[in-house]
Amino acid sequence: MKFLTKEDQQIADLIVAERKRQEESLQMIPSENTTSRAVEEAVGSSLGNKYSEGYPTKRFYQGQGIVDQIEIVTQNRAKALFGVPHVNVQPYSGSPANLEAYLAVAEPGDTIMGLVLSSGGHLTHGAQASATSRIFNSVQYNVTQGGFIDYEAVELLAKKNKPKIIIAGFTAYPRTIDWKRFAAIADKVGAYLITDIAHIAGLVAGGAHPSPVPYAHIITTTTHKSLRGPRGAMIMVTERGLEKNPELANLIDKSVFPGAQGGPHMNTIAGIGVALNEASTKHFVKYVHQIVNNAKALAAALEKLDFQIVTGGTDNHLMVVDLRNKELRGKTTAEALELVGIILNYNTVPFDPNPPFSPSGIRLGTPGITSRGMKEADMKPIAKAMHETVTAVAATKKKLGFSYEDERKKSVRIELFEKTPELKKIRKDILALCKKFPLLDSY
Ligand code: DSN
Repeated sequence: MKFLTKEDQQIADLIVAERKRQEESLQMIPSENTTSRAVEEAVGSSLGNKYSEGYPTKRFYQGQGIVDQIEIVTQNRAKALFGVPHVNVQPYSGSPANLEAYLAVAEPGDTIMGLVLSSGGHLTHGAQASATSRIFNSVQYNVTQGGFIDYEAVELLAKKNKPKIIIAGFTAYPRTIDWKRFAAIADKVGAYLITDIAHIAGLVAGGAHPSPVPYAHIITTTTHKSLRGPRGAMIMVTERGLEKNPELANLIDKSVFPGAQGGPHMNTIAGIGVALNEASTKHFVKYVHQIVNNAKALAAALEKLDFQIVTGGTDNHLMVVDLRNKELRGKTTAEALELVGIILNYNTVPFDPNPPFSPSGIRLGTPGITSRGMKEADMKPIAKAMHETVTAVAATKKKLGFSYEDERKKSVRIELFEKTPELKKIRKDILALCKKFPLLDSY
């Protein structure tokens, strides 16, 4: 950062402060990770200066010889890693990628079918607040009371509504997804199956979750979650997709550019290329299996401490915890945990009676802490710190006579934390853990 420090101390200091925050806390938001410094360097490179509308060898501006090579290398790495015949590496992020994928095969007004947001779906899977439900006719499936995808209900809903697109792949779903079952349902109604593997892309690449490639027509993913690349996205087309529609690759490319985007971010594409190279190593395969082992160990340790894990455990990198038995809201819990250095997010639980801004649960995952080198045994002190935090804050709440409803007030939450001295001690324990497992620079 020698140039930045010289030229703009203010921003430089903030970047240093953010790195320190990441060093000194546990990143347990399941969609976050820490990239290698190599990925950071590619993203921060002069490639960001280049405008490259179009695709390799078919651009609209001059000066493309080098960036063409970068995009082709990145495409080839993605195709080889996931085993697909076509990929578009230009989507700016996951939300535009999904919209671009839908618009490639559906017209405004057509029906799309995704999982309800509060049960683990994504905004762009047709949630009411998302443009995807304004552009398309969105019908939504749900999970069972136990939190598992209700495949029979998915099939009934599909038969009733004959969607053009069925979306499978989620942001807060802790279980293995039965791609084959989804494909069978999509086939019965003639729908495209779009799988959004943003959360589990790394797990799929490294063999820690079954791949949707034999079943999906189109696969969307971000690149910055378990795949551990820069913030970006990709849309892949499978052989099955090309069998359904031989024009599919072309339709996807046109939908990305010029359909929805302008110039691709070549610096990000280079960073994706670097990450894909890292993800094709044996080291990465070990890493993603460790993510899952850590998540299972953490869920088991939390369950022993009477935390209610939605679906009773996890098969992947994340878990959702229903905190209603702890008499503490998700938001209060997430904020208290931030004070001790455990960073996760408050989250709805399936059929949550509470609203999304103050829901009943939290969501947490292990990609970030596994990148620091943590193993199963290291999950116990994290579960213990979470237990101690929740117990101490709940006790203060009881002592002060605040209700579950009172917790929705920020002033109440602040008072709760100020009057819970135990948080300072727990903070020290987490800091010691962070020091033992520093953020790694390379892999
Ligand atoms: N915001 C992402 C997540 O946290 O899962 C999804 O887009």
